[in-house]
Amino acid sequence: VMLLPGPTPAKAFAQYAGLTGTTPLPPRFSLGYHQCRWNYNDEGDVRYVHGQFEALDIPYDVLWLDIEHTDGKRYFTWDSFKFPKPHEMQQELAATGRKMVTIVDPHIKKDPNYEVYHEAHSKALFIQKPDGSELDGWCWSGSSAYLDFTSGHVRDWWASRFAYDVYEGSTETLYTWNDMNEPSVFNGPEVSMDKDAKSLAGVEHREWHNLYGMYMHQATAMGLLRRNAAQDKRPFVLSRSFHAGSQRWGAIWTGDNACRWDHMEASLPMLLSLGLCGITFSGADVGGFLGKGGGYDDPDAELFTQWFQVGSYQPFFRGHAHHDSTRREPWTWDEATTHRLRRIAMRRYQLLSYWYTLFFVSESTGLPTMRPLWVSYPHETRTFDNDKQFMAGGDLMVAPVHQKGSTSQSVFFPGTAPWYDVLDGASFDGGTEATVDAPLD
Ligand code: MIG
Repeated sequence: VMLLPGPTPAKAFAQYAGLTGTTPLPPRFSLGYHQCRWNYNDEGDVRYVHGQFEALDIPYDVLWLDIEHTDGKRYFTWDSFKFPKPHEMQQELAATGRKMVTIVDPHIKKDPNYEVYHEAHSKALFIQKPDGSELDGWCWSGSSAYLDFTSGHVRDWWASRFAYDVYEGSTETLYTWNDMNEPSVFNGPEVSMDKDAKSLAGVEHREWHNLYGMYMHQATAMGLLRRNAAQDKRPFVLSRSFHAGSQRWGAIWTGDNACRWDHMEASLPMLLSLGLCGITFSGADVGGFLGKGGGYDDPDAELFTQWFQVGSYQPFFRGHAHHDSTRREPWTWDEATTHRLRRIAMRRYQLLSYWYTLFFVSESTGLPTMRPLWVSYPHETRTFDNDKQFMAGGDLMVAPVHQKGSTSQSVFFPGTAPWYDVLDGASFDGGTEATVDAPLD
């Protein structure tokens, strides 16, 4: 047990950062808007989605490819029918400054003709059963083996797989998404690995379960760093699984939320809690991952707009959707909604330097970028249980709408100084609670 004596919130963050580290300044593009979906189907689809952002003048920085882009869920490969020219595709995006992210999961298909499996198997880099044989688990790729990321030797090998000539079809503008790294094993206990599975050092899974995702995240970030000889380009890696200290390796998202108002609302306490634990580069799927197919409705224009707004003031801002949900890129509703979403995205980009500065400060102080009100107002007891509002840094308070059909809402203004509405300059006295207009804009 470690005691962090504070006494101020800022000192407690610095003390915790001294133990677990901080997030290195992320590449600036990664603070922009990310457009994801399970899946963008093929190169034509990618070209269409990218072209729509351009034609409609909606700013975004990164287009994401989920598991279907691979050859049969063999990560580091491409489906040669749907994605025959990955280089050209990335170069096309790069020509207008855009990046791409592909997913790379930790389950490795047990296919002797799959080079990644073949090499890791012959080098004995996989987690073992108690009897020392290679563990077998069922995941997206069918019968699969799992690399032992707790081993530094395995992490080095994994990092080497991201070299441009090893990860074929990868370019300087390709970054990485690590999913299913709890690790997820469909036929295992609690959808994870047998507790007595062994690492190469002979340690049981029950001991390192919570570390597995962090070590994979680290190994991937090392790979993106080392692929350039000068090691002077910052990696960007998103991971689902994390542990204390994961903030050193990149971003985290909160996993499979659903398209529901209360899940949007829950993103506040979830992301605030992550930030308090040092993990400040975090976000929740904007729009709610599970829609149709997951047993939920797909987002209507109102919910999506509200979610896009709140997401645009959170550190990691990515729209994502389950494959059975209807399309929900910013132009898929009516024209008024498209205009509204464009304005919201543009506001994010107006504040991009502000976010970049917050991350710079966070790297050196451990202060989270997205903060509960009490970090700025530790003497105001009315802030202590307020997780309906939050601060982006120390100067911007965000008070999202949480209820369907709201046109006004109650906002608490902490402190003694007045507050000013960013949009119209209206002022509100500190220390008061007021009902403010909250139209969809
Ligand atoms: O079991 O890769 O949380 O974001 O789209 C689903 C497919 C596996 C879970 C991730 C989600 C991702 C999906 N993955």
